[in-house]
Amino acid sequence: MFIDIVKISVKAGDGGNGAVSFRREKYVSHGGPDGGDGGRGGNIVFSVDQGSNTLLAFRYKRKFVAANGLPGGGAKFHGANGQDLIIKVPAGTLIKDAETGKIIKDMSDDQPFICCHGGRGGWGNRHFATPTRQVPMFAKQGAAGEAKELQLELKMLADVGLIGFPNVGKSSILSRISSARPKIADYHFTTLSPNLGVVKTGEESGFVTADIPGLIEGAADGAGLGHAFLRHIDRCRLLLHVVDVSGIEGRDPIDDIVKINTELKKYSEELSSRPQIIVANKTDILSPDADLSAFENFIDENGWELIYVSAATGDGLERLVHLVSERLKLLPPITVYESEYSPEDEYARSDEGRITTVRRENDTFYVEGEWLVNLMGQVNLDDYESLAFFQRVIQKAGVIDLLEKKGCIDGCTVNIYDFEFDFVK
Ligand SMILES: Nc1nc2c(ncn2[C@@H]2O[C@H](COP(=O)(O)OP(=O)(O)OP(=O)(O)O)[C@@H](O)[C@H]2O)c(=O)[nH]1
Ligand SMILES: [Mg+2]
Repeated sequence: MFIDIVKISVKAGDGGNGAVSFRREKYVSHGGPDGGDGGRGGNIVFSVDQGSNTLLAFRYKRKFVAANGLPGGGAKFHGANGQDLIIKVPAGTLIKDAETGKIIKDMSDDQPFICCHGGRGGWGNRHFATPTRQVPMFAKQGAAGEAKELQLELKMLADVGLIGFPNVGKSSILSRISSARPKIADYHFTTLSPNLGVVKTGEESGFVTADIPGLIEGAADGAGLGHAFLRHIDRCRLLLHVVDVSGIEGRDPIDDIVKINTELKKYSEELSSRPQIIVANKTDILSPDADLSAFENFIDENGWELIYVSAATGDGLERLVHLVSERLKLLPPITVYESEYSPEDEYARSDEGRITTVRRENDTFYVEGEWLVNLMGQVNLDDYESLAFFQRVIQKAGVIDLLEKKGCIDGCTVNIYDFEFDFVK
């Protein structure tokens, strides 16, 4: 079974709690506070598994939870950080927010991606000793790890896509020009899931070709295997539109091309305008007196390139590979989808029930709100990028405006859950 869309839920680990503890040593009475900090929760990290091209592994496992950080201990003992949980996905997997459908990340390169950050560990009581508070009986709780509902969607990474009716010889062509060995047989819908093959054109050069199940008229409405497999040629730079010109199945290649292009259009206008080369296959069994002039005129009128091949004898395939690699040189690279998801927006979205309050005590403004507790648990204010993220979020969420409205001016102190800074407009 081929699986290319799954829903999963992921949660990063919670931070461990800080400890309340006091130094105990022989001959030392009233030792100071020495409660250690809790460890950070593990992150949820996605990484590409080059060997796989299905999401089947997610069929039976849908919940992924990274390890929590351990609590701090006495004698300044720092709790261990939770281990990151690494989730392997095939190259070309889109990670989407299940609720909004927004793309969070396109896993098209080798870089691992941190999808959910673990919660920060809480501080132990040793941080809270002050000259006037020498016996702090409290420590901080660890912050909750981020959680998300995700949809994983595989869109294979291929330069070239083979399209056409069933049985026209798409898989035969792929098996001839690449090292892929897809199933080939003389019946319709032999290919039930996409196949990828690398076509070598030199020592270091080549292109990736995808063979997908055949399309038929009405595929957009679910006929045959439907058109969902077109997703795997969405990124392709060039389409090879294969037709059987032998007439062995009594079909008309002009009619076939029109029908397939209509189905493509129904799936995506954009995909239907992708460059196509028409590959006229099965020339080995073409009758010597066949008249292909109408067919050739039709191709001409549409401005497509035409190439005659035989996957059975190999005739024309070398020319085809050469032509494709020449055309690819002129075409834009494989589509990589931009992220449509901004964590700032997620934090800053104005949900109902999201309340931010500002309380003034002399020249200090205390900002409070449930969502800010989560935010403060996730950001690391010693880290420049994290701090910049924090600033963007509070700006977008309207906290700065709210502070101004409450009379906060340059030089006043702002306190957000113990993080203090000077207000600067
Ligand atoms: N004589 C001849 N037969 C061919 C040629 N190419 C493919 N065939 C035969 O046509 C039949 C279908 O070939 P496939 O490669 O499985 O066709 P397909 O387009 O992948 O078909 P589906 O996977 O069902 O969509 C097989 O029996 C092949 O041996 C060719 O150039 N000449
Ligand atoms: Mg096939």
